[in-house]
Amino acid sequence: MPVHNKEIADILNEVADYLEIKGKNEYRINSYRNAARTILGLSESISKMAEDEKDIQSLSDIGESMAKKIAEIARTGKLKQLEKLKKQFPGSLRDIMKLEQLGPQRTKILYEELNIESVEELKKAATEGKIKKLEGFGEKTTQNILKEIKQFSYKGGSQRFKLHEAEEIIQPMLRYLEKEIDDITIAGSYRRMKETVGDIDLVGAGKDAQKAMEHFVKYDEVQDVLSHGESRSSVRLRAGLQVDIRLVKKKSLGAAKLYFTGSKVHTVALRKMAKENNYKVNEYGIYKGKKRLAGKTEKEMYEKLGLQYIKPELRENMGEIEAAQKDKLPGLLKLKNIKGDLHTHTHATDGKNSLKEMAEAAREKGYSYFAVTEHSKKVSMAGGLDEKELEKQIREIDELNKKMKNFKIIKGIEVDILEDGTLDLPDDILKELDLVICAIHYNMKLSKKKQTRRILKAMENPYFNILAHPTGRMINKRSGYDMDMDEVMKEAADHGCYLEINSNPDRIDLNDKHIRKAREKGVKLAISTDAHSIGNLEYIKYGVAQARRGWLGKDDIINTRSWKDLKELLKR
Ligand code: DGT
Ligand code: CA
Ligand code: CA
Repeated sequence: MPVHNKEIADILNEVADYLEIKGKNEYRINSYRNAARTILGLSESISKMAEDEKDIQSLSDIGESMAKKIAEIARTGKLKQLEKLKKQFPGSLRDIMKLEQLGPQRTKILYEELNIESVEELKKAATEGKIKKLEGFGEKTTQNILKEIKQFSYKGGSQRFKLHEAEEIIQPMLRYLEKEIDDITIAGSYRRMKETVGDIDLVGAGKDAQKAMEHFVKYDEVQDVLSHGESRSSVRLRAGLQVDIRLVKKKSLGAAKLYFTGSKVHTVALRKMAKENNYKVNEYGIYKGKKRLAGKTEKEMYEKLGLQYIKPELRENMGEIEAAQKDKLPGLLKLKNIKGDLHTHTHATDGKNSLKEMAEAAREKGYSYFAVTEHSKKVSMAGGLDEKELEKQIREIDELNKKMKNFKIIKGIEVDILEDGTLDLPDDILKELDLVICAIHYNMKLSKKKQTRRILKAMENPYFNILAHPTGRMINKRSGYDMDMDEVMKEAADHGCYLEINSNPDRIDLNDKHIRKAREKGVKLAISTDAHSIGNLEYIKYGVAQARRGWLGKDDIINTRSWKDLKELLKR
C-alpha cells in the first residue's frame, strides 16, 4: 500500500516543528512546511510519483534534497531524520507548540525551565501559578493558555480528521471492501459532510458476513483490530483513523443506513415522532406491532413516517423534521450549479500555476468564468501585488480573454483590509477591476469591537464586493478573529456586499452554522476555493457541501449566475 499524501505531509510538518523548537533558521523550516503544503494540494499520490525522484522535483517547493526525503518516506513509511529529532525531545512538546499562545520558542522555555512536556503538565503548571512567574509570560498569557486548552479540549493529540483527510484515507479502503461486500456505504458524520469527522462508519450488506469481516480486518492499512465480530467490527488504520463497520441483511440496509448516518439527535427525534404514531423504528426497519412496514431503503423509511426524504447534510435536528412534515424542505444547491470560482491565485503571487494554466483548468472543469484574485502588497510574504504589478496582470488578462472562447477571466484582487478599515490599494486601481474581494491577514487579535468596526468601515468602500474567509479560522489550528457576525452580515446585506464560503478544507470559512445564519439574514454568499494550484480547484465540493448543510439553494449563491447576471450583482 502506498504511503498517503497526508502521512508524508505530517512527517514533514513534524520535522519543521522540531526544527522550530531547536531554533533553526526560518528558511529551512519553511522548506519543509511548503513541501508539505504542496503535497496536500496534489490530487495524485506522491508515493507513486516518488518511484522516480525527478518527477517530484518538478513540483514547486520541492528541491533535490526534499525529493530524497520524500522518496525515503514513500519507501519506508518513515524518515530517519525525524526519528533522530524525536529522540531529542518528548513527543508531546509538539502539542504544546501548536497552542497559538505559545509557538516554538516559548515551548522551549517551558520545557527547559519547568520541564513541561505535555498539555496536561502545562495546564497543571498554569493553574498552580508557575507559568506567570516566567519572564515574558504573565497573568494574561496564563489565562489565555488555559482558555485555549479548554477551547480545543486537547485529548492527547486525538484530533478529529478534516473531511478531505478522511476522504483520502477511506476512499481506497472503500474500493478494497467493494470487492467482497455487495452494498457498502459510508454513513456517520462523513456522509452528513461535517467539516471534521471523529471516525468513519460503514454500513454494508452481503451474503457471507463472516467472509466480509475477514476481508475488512485484513486490509493492509489496518494497524489495530479493535473488535472483530459477525455483524460489527472496528479497526484503527495506520493513519490514526478509526473505521467501524456494521453488516446487515439486504432488507434492512435502508434502516441501518438511516440509523448509522445519524446524527444521533436526528434519529432520536425521528423515533420519538414515530412512537407518538405507535410505530417503532430501529436499525432493522419500521414496525407496527409485529408487522414490518419498511427498511430496505431510506426513502421508504421516511415515506412511512409521513416525511419528505431528508438529505444527509440536513440530518441535525435543526428543524428539518418539521420542514419535511410540511413538505417545506429547501431545494439544495448542487455542485453542478456552480458556474465559476471567485477566489484564486496564480504564479504572480504565491500560486503554483500560471494564469493561462489556471484559466484552462477552470474551463476544463466546465466553468464559464473564474476570477483571479491575487494578494495585495501588504501580504509581502506571498509577494502581494502593488498597483503596477496589478496593472500588468490586468493587461495579461485582457490579452488572454481575447483568445478564450465562451469563457471569461474575471479581473479581481484579494485586497487586504488594513487595521484602520481602509483597503491596501487605492480606489483608482480597484475601479479597473470586475471584482474586489477583501480579507484580513494581519492584526487578527483586535478586540471584538475594533475588529467589527474595521470590517464595517471597509464595507463602506464602494468597490468592496466580497468578504473573503470571513472569520479567519483554521480548522484544528486557530479560532477566527473576534467579531460580531450579526453586525457584519447586516451591513453586508445593507451595502450589497457578499460573504465568502471559503472551500479550502483547512478553512471552511464560513462554517455551516454561519451559513445558516446568512440564509436567515438574507445575505447572499459566494463559494470559492482560494485555489493556489490547479488541483485546488476541486475544493469547491467542500464549500458546496457546507452550503447544503446550511440549507442553501442555488439562488442563495452568487456564482451560480451567468457572468452577465453576476456582473449586475457586483454593481453597488
Ligand atoms: P463523529 O464520528 O464524532 O464525527 O460523529 P458521528 O455522527 O459519525 O457519530 P458516531 O461515529 O459516534 O456514530 C455514528 C452514528 O451512529 C451516529 O451518527 C448515530 C448512530 N449512533 C451512535 N451511537 C448512537 C446512540 O447511542 N444512539 C443512537 N440513536 N444512535 C447512535
Ligand atoms: Ca463517525
Ligand atoms: Ca463510529
